[in-house]
Amino acid sequence: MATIERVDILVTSPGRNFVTLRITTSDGVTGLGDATLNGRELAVAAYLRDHLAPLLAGRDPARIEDTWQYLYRGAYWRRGPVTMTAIAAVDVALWDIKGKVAGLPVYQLLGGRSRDGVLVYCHASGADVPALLDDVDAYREKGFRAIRAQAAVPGLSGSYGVRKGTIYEPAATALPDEQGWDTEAYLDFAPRYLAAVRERLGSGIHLLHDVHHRLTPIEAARFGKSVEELRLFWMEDPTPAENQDAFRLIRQHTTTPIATGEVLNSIWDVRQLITEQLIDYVRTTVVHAGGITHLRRIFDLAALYQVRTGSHGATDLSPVSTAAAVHVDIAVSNFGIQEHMGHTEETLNVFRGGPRLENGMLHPSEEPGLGVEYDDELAARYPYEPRYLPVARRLDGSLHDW
Ligand code: EZ4
Ligand code: CO
Repeated sequence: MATIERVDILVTSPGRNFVTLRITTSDGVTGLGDATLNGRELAVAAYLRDHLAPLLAGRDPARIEDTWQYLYRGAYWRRGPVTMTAIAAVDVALWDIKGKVAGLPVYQLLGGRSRDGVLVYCHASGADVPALLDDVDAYREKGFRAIRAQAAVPGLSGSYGVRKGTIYEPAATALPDEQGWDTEAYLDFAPRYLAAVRERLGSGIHLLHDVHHRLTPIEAARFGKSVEELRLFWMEDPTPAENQDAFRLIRQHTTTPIATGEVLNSIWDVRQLITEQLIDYVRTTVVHAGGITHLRRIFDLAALYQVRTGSHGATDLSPVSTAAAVHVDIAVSNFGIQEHMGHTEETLNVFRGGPRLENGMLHPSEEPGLGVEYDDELAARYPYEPRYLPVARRLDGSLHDW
């Protein structure tokens, strides 16, 4: 029996920070898992190095489910983003190893293809409506079939989701950037620019929008109602989701589909949302919700309630996560859509391989395992840089959800 011989925790910052776990077996097979938790990266690195690495030494790498249970139940302390991201990194690395040992891409181990490709949505944004419409046109010309639209709310500093360079990067400063927020201004402006985008797109292209946890349930209900005619694919994170009950009120008022879950990390965090059919898409991910093993469990529960998948796929999820997500997405029957923000060239040179993007669809690598290689030498040239996500403040200076 092969055993886990070596565990490396790799931190690199090719344009942004990534934490990667690499497990090496006594047979010399390696597996990669993403462990990046944006703005709290080193907490996961320490959890892996100080608390999980000693437990992994000598274990059978083939026992994925048992290792998951051992790390989850064995912690005694349940759930939470740091724990679940660390467990995810181990889980995904073990699936990578299992694929390589079997000589099969990971999606084959998950039951094989349920579809030909994975529909993705991209991010269009603009400082004003004309700039947003130009960006929408540019993405449509690149072949994307689903587009998320965000514009800067006039008069507010630094709106969520508005790109400055080629790739949106909110964690760009050594200390948290302070951004302004005004709910009334947003509720007045967002439906109008989304209407302009829908008019530009016509039908046949999906339109999405991220509210980013900014509204109360009744405000979210008002927003959802006001955009019903625009046929959004979804409104994302209309209200913070710690309180799952809150979504019932939104549901009573609007038929605009709802997606949530990118910040949630276990099946318990989405259980009521799913079983009471309070959402249409669950956005949990391989990296923040316990790996392929746990995500599959969430997605299978969702399937029973006609909730489809719509995993988070921002730039702060490494290419290892993109690859793992696409292996899951292509296999599960209730796949909905996959977010795809892409990565910089610098990042893609450190993490080589992975899925292929063609006509708005991602296709998994046919290499055994996940199909991603990590370039240690290049990674070492990009040392960790402390960075935080922004915070949002209302006009009176009080703190709001960013
Ligand atoms: O703000 O991943 O839908 N995508 C998002 C992202 C998140 C970042 C936070 O790290 O909401 O842009
Ligand atoms: Co989001």
